[in-house]
Amino acid sequence: KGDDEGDSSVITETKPKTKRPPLYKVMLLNDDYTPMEFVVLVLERFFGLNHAQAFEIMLTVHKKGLAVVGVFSHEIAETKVAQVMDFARRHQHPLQCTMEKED
Ligand code: TYC
Repeated sequence: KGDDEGDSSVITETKPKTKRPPLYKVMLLNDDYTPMEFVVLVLERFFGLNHAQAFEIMLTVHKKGLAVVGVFSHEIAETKVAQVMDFARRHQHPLQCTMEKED
């Protein structure tokens, strides 16, 4: 009997799959108008960074155009983006914050 007759020759291995939720990078984008101190305040207030860390990341965004400021679950990332966008809008600054799925 050939291998194609009957399922006794078909072995299906199942790898135990542990589901990890995808993570999302939250990024700040540079612009020409938002004051540096405001960006530092945003990073301290919404991302729990100390002043030195916040200043460093602000400078990275200023020089490189954007930077990842944190990695979170989808729900937390959405909340961070909404908080930053709302805070910037209320202060009439054009600061942009976005999220992107991590590879
Ligand atoms: N480029 C801004 C300035 O010179 C500062 C800035 C930094 C703006 C980071 C946005 O995400 C930003 N005032």
